[in-house]
Amino acid sequence: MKEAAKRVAQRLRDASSVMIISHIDADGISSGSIASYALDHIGIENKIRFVKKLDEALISELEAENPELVWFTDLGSGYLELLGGLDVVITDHHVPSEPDEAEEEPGEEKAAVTSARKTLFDFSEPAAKKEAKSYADSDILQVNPHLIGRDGSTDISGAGTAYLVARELASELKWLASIAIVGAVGDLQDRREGKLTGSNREILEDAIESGAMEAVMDIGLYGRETRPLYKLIQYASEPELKGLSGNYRACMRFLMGLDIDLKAGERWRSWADLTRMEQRHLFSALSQYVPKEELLAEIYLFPNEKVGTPLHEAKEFATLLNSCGRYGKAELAFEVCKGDRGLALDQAFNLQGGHKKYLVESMKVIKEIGIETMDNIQFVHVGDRIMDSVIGIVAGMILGSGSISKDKPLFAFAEADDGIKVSGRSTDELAGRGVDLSELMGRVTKEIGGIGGGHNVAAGATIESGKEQDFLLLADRIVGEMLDS
Ligand SMILES: [Mn+2]
Repeated sequence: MKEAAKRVAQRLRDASSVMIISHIDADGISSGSIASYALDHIGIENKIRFVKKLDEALISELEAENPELVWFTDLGSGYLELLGGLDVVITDHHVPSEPDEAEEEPGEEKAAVTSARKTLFDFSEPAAKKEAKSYADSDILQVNPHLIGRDGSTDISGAGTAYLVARELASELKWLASIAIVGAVGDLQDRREGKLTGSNREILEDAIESGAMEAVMDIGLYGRETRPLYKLIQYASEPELKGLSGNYRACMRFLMGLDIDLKAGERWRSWADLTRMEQRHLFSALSQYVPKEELLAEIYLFPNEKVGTPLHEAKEFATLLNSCGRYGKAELAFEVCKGDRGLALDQAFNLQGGHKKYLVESMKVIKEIGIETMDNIQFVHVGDRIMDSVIGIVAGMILGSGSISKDKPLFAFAEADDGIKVSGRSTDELAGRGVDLSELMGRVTKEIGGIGGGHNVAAGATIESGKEQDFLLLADRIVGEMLDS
């Protein structure tokens, strides 16, 4: 990837202005910030635009604007066939599309692509001929782990690939590696091993060397900086603490028995607020519920940021970015990544505060509507009462809250701009028994239309409005099959 990064860097240096296009999630925001910071640093004018997804409408808009050079970060590789009319470089970790595949397999969704390519290769017209050449040369420069046979879900994130280029643009920008780590944990790349591996490891070394980041083995539960202790335990899902997770009373009883002050004045204390002694005491008490090895994870800290704030730890940092992105304020998070600790940070915190309230309200909405149960799944349809960008989190919270059964995966429907968003949430236990929601989303959308994908315990899809019933019947049957096999 280093060679590819060098070529992309050279192409960028030759440009006088660059349009950066990135995704609105934590990895996308980190990617875009790294790209923009590096270009600023070497004096290349740049603009950034955050998008929910890359599609033909966006490409046509870009073609109309006709920017000198477009830098796609954390997206782009899957849509090479759409980009023929633009001058682009790509740093991405999603599976790249292969120009020749579509013709062999003209599936429904690929038909449009195939016919577009036929036009491109129609040599009878001189204009088309010119286009065909640039496409056939496949001039698109990409940094992408898949191109060297690595796994884009663990080896490196979009932000990591952007960082490889930033480092080539200016070797003194090693601290940007710490932002790339935020992107990587935002995309859960450390989940499988409890730490970052592969190319992410090299990026981590740069981050540590720059002094912007520390890696420590510590409690792996999410929320060590800002969550009150009882919530740290109550919401623990990786690993789950049997008997405590999802049970507020049990958590309080457990903590009361430990002789640790749970509050400092009016404020609830978090893990980061505890003394080393208190942390050790709580850790060993928790290890009665789950093996120590599972409770420990590698944690990535920003030693120069204030302890007890989301900026001090990479996962909470990523959550802050995600909250901004979800409410259409990716630009705020972008400024925070680039170093703003004033107005943008204040606004981002406010937004996150609002986000938390919104989640609490959304939980109430779901309780009001009620969860319905089928043979193998449970579901809820919230209509337009909860934003589609948040429905997945809410579904996960409901399933983890202990207020509903965890024996069946939960599907939540919400109205979206482009149809109905379905978020599926499941548990590691169900995954162990063969339930894979990512595969399920793929199979169902193949049958009833729409697009879907994700992970085994958390996946999503967008389907046509009115197809909810079809979705449920199929999903119920597929989960049944998965459990039986
Ligand atoms: Mn990503």
